[in-house]
Amino acid sequence: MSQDQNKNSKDEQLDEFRSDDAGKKLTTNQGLKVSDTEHSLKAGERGPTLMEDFHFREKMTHFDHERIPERVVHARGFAAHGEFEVYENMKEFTKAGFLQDPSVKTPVFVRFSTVAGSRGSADAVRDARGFSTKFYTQEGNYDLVGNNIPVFFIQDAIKFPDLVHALKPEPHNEMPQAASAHDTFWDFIANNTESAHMVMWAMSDRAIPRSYRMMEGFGVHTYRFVNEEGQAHFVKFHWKPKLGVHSLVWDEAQRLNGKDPDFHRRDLWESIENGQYPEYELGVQLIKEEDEFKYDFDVLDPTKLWPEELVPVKIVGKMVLNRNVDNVFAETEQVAFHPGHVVPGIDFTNDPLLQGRLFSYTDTQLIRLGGPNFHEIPINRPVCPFHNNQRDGYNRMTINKGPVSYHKNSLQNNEPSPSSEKDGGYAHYQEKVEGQKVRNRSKSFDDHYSQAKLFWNSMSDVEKEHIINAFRFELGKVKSKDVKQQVVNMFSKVCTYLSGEVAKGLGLKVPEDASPSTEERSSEALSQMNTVKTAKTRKVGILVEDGFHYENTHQLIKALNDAGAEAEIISSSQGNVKGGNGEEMEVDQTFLTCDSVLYDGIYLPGGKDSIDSIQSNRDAVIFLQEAFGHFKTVGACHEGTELLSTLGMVDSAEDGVITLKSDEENDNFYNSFVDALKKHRHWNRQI
Ligand code: HDE
Repeated sequence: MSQDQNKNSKDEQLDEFRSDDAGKKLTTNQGLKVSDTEHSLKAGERGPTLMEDFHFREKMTHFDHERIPERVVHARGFAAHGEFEVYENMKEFTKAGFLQDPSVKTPVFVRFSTVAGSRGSADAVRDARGFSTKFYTQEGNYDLVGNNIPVFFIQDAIKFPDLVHALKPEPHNEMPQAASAHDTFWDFIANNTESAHMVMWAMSDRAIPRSYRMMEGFGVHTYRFVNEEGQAHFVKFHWKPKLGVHSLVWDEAQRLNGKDPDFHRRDLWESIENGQYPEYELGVQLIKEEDEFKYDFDVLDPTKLWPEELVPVKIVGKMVLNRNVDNVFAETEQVAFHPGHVVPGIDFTNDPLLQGRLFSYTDTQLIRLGGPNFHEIPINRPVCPFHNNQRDGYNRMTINKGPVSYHKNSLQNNEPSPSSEKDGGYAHYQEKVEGQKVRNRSKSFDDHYSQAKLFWNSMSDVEKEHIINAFRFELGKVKSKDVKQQVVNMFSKVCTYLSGEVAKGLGLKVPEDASPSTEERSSEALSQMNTVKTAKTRKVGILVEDGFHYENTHQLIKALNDAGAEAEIISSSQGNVKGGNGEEMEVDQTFLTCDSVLYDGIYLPGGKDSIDSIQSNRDAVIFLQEAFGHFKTVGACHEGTELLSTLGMVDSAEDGVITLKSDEENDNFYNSFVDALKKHRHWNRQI
């Protein structure tokens, strides 16, 4: 499907800057046609290169300066264009222009990222994911710079450099890359216990998403919606993926990082190329200003979520990502997000983490993008006009006319002139603030464990087991026994069963005076077991060799495509593979070029020769065993069913092993396979 049909006002603006070199003559940056770009100018064929070779100098100098500093956090990311539409007029709560008219489509640019790893690290690491959205609205750019975890490690921005120093690779040996499984991170956690809640999320399956298309996004902080009458609501933002929230399993994630370090970016890129555009609904939780103190958490505390059972999420709009970038550096790398890029109707609160972010994001772009004119880089330009008296600086592109660049002036009728609030001028919400200058934190931020326990209570048994194993893995990599014990002591304040199980795996003890949190509530919205289940966009690997059962394969592919899923034919060599009756199918992947971790389900058609070859191919057998071990749907027909049972995969729809022994059960079989695929994983095998 052509992405050209998804052009919007931002794309039209970007068009002015796009350059297509196909069919063009090679020139220098000065436009001079170049006659040869393979040989430098030399004094004699075997002589030294001449200084006057301007083409060599220009080409080499530009290359030498190609790199810019990577982001200090969220360095590895991938982005796409799209658009957002609001479902209903939101004027009761906010006057934000892009949230008023359901017929208006606002262009967006969304960058997903990991936090800890450097730009060249792998995708499927255990980490929070960034979820940043730039809305190019008619009132200026609005950036919602969020994560896929609704809470943060710390409560005050001044601790961010400490957190990140502890999380990043240790400075003396730069290890480990893109991982929190090391001493300094856990030392920080044990000594900064406000992190307990986010650590629970980071050790859960949320930190190893199956796809950027299958994870939630959260604004984390409490912001303010302000309406035309000046009335305000506290608001938290949510992105809910239409495909549901799904994760990898840890062993699979680790293998993926070797088999395809680009797994998440490839998944996003390909789904957009294939026209399977990722969709997310925007949700808001709203609390009236007068209810600020009604809850047992402080609305300003970024380590707390608002349980959806207490404050429901109102779904207000939808975002579709429908266009890949043309150039990753120009767009994804140079995009500059900032939680302080707001529009009228959206304002801040005194969340001390948010307040610090409002400083940090411009500051970091100054070094990363080389000066104060980064707003002029095409991807960062608003689609509405911008005018002010800011001038000059590195890489200034705008040519401001006339002598006046100050306010107030009389030579230019005092223009550019500020707008009244009525005319769209941004007016800060007039919150009353008073207090003494203090360097401390409100007592209302002191409860570090209740919501960590709420999260734990909300998990299914399988999810709990994953959390225990994640702690065991991470702390198992920590060298300091003392740090490990401190962490076990800390999480004993969440739940002694959790810390006990972790301690057991690490040869540690749970303190007798632990006094764990007494929180007994749970929240259904937190468990991924309750998410949307669909076969749409799922990928199934079909293992075949010559002699395979063509008809059953063909029918399964049809059933998958009807359900919006995809199939790939995997065999031992590329080219065509022959069915039992001589029909042919094109091979998509070989056992060398792919791996079970790249698929959501596996199908093994019958055909004696095909099954014999697969059974004697070690790679193919491991393929099947791994898929089963990662709880994926496995299906087989005829002779294939025998191979499954030889490998110990017992035929049981409940366990996601779907088989067809006789052709009479045909229809049922294909539907059962698709239904099993919808479930994402079959945890019965774990219990
Ligand atoms: Fe960020 N963060 N952050 N952060 N953050 C950056 O800005 C910072 C925080 C988030 O795709 C940096 O342009 C401070 C919370 C995302 O380009 C930097 C604090 C949340 C991205 C920065 C936080 C985030 C960043 C590095 C504590 C979730 C990637 C490069 C007060 C709501 C944006 C850059 C992109 C990036 C600072 C905490 C999300 C240094 C000081 C909480 C998704 O400015």
